[in-house]
Amino acid sequence: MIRKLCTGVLLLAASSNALADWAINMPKGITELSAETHQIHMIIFWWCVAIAVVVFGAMIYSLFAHRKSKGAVPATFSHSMTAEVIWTVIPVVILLIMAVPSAELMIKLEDTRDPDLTIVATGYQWKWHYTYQGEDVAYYSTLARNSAAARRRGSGIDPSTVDNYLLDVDNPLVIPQGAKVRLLLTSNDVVHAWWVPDLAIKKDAIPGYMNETWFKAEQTGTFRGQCAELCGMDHGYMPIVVEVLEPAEFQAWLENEKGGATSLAATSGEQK
Ligand SMILES: [Cu+2]
Repeated sequence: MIRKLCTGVLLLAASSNALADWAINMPKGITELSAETHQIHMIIFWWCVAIAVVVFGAMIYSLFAHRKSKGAVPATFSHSMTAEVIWTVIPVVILLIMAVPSAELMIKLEDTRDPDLTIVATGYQWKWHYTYQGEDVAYYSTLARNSAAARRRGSGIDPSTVDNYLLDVDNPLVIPQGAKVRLLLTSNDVVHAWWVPDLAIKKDAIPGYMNETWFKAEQTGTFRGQCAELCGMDHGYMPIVVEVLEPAEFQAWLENEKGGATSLAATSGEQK
C-alpha cells in the first residue's frame, strides 16, 4: 500500500511538466462579464473555504478535546432553541449576501438588447452551424481534419503530435473585437450545449427552442470550447473555436464570406 502510494507520488512529480499548463480553475476570460463571473466564483470559493475551516475546526477540536478517554461526560439536554436559531439564521444571511451580486450578474448576462451582430448557432450530431443574421453568411464548423484522422482507431497517429487535438475546427466562429454579439442557440437533432470558457458562456442548444446569450470580446485571438451536453456517439468530437478579429479585419472577412468563401465550400461538401 505504502509502496503504491510512493510510486503514485513519484509519478505525479515526474509528470508535473505535463501538468504545468493544465488549469483546474475557471479562466478569467476575455469579456467584462467573464471577469466578473470569475471574481464572484473566487469570492464564493473563499467563503466556502472559511466555512469549511470553521465547521471542520470545531468538529475536530470537539472530537479531540472531549473524547471519552479524557473523561468527557455526555450532555443530558436534547434540544436548544438558541442553537437552532443561530444555525438557521447564519446560513440564511450568508446565502442572502451571496445572492445579491450573483443575481446582479445574472441579470447582466441575460440582457441581450441592442446587439451589434446576431449569430444563430445550430447544433447538429456532431458539428455546429453558424448563420450571421442579415449578412448572408452561413457555414458549418466541424472537427479539424488532422484531429479527425488521428482519433480513428488504428490510425497510427500519435494524438500528442496533433496541434489542439480535438479542440480545432475547419471553420471557426469569427467575431469582431469590442462588438456586442448576440448568440441565438438551437439544435437540429438532440440537446447540445455551446461552451467557451474564455467567454464564460455555457448554454444549451435545444431542438425547437431558441436560447439566447451574448458576449463582447475585449481581446483578439483564438479561443476554444466544446459541446458540453452528452449528445451521442461523437459528442467529444464537436469542438468550438472562436476567432476574435479587429473590427476592420472582421469587416474584410465578412465581405469575403459574402462572396461565399466558406459558405459555398460548406454546401458543396468541400470543406477546408
Ligand atoms: Cu453536442
